[in-house]
Amino acid sequence: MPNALTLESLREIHDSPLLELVVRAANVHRRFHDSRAVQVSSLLSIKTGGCPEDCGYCPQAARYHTGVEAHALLPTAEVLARARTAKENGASRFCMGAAWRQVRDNREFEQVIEMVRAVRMLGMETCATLGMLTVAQARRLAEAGLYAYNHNVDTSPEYYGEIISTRTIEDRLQTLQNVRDAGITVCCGGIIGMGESIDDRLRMVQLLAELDPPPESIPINALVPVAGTPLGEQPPVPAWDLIRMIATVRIAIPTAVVRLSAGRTRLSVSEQALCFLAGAGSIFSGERLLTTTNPDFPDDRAMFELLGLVPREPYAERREKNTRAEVEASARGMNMQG
Ligand code: SAM
Ligand code: DTB
Ligand code: SF4
Repeated sequence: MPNALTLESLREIHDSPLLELVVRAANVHRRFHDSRAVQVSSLLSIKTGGCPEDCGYCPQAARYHTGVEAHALLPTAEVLARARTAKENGASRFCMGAAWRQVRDNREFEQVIEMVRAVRMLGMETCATLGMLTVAQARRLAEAGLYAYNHNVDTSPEYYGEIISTRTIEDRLQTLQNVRDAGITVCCGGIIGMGESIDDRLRMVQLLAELDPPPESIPINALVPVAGTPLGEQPPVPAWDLIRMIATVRIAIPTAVVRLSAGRTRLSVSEQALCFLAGAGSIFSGERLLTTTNPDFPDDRAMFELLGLVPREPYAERREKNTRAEVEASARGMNMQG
């Protein structure tokens, strides 16, 4: 059943006193997740730059001059080597990103299928973000062992047109449906700091909560302003906004893993600690996101040690879901007996 959340109720949550909000989110987090475990995920740009879309935030759009060096699809062996290194560094999820508008049925897609198979054999959760997909393409990825597909709605339906004109939010929702229909878990979130209003942020949360079922994984990115893109001059989004957004998503969609994604280089360890307290259950670790810099593995290891966090096992989300179902079923059983 989709979550029916009014904009007013989300506003009330989002605007509540900061520490009250964090405590409330922390309580929800502890009920639904193992709060000591944070998933370390690793991102790799398998095909960089030259994208025909016009996403206003993106350094990989061909039309903006951002200095990102374009490269063709990486060889499978190189992708596999990177996945191995990530695993050795505690990552349990490996996400492959391609600067494509959509997947085409060609040799490159066959190569991506091969990459998914190879990474999956390492025992890691495989994730890909390749642009729009048909249901047939999604099924092929599912057969190869793809666990998650990342496809963000990025912002509210109302603000979407201000940021991207080469596709609509309906196109995005169609791909998300195709991913669902193929039985792949959905990773879908957005970006804050693009000049949107608080209501835009909350309408995005509302849209995510109303997906049936809601995404298993919700990345919250703070815009990384890149010179040469239309959003290159945006002022940095305050850490407090990010903490409020994570807490609000946590409360609105308790089952999802909320990912503290782009923008961590500007956050102190204390600010990140508040994000974890507010319900962030995952980070991207490693010196690069797709094209921009990110905290490297040793820094994050030190942070985990300091905060008493442990890296999350792969597929923990599936286990948590089963445990929740068992607890609920046994509670129902007890009610019936009593
Ligand atoms: N081309 C595919 C697509 O658009 O779905 C996959 C790659 S795309 C780079 C993945 C996501 O990265 C985008 O949806 C956006 O949310 C995020 N992203 C891209 N550039 C960003 C930036 N400068 N700051 C924050 N997030 C960004
Ligand atoms: C997501 O929501 N954030 C990640 C992942 N999904 C693919 C990407 C962030 C990219 C930040 C800009 C860059 O490094 O190019
Ligand atoms: Fe292309 Fe994805 Fe960047 Fe948009 S976000 S320009 S679709 S790579």
